[in-house]
Amino acid sequence: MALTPEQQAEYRHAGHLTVPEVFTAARMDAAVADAEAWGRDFVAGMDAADRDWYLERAVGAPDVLRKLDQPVFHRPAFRALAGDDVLLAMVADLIERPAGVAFSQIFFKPPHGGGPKPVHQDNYYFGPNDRDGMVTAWVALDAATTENGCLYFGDGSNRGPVYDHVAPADAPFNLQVPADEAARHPMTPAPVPKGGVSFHHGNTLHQSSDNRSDKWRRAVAIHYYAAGIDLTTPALVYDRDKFVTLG
Ligand SMILES: O=C(O)CCC(=O)C(=O)O
Repeated sequence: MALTPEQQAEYRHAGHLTVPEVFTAARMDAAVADAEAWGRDFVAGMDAADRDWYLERAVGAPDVLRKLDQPVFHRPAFRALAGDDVLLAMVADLIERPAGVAFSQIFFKPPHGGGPKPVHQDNYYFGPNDRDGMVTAWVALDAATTENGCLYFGDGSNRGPVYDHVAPADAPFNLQVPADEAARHPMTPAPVPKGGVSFHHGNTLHQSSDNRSDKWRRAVAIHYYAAGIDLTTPALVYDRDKFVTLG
């Protein structure tokens, strides 16, 4: 057991759990360096659709990345993070028999302009056939604070339903719970020190605000699935060939 019974109970009750000091700062710096190198290549090869999807709009500088998809599939350094024994032992305490990573994303959230991520539920995006079958491990590559845009969670919403989501016409990737429903759920900030991990259940409502600080808030979200889980009602297209099996 990697998580204490109290930590596991907190996850099941609140729908999220923060664990500090899972990775060293040096490991996070190496991951950031790898993400930056990958990002430079990616930006150089972007087409118009990629520019809409992947670039941050609110930042003054051109070609600042908002996110990169599938680092665990594409980058050995991120595959090693996702397969880290300590992290996997924690994941195994939260979902039965973790089998793989269905999707992963690096969120860059640059200083002075990294935009907000509206309230949403990962189970709406992925549509798994078991509500308890997926957990997101959000690894803080930088310290995440209320100033630079840490995650906020709707405590206990993991025990509620998956709500229909809507998307603004100019941002189809930004599926979100309609504002009137979102307003019914108070959101608790979850700061995470660099190298810590914030876990959340697939039904847990969560969001992040914009980065108003002069510090980066980079993180990698690793979306694990348990054995026997299939994405039966996904809201976006998730390429099965890019699922990464564990072990
Ligand atoms: O990092 C963010 O701002 C959003 C992360 C997120 O929505 C997730 O990890 O599911």
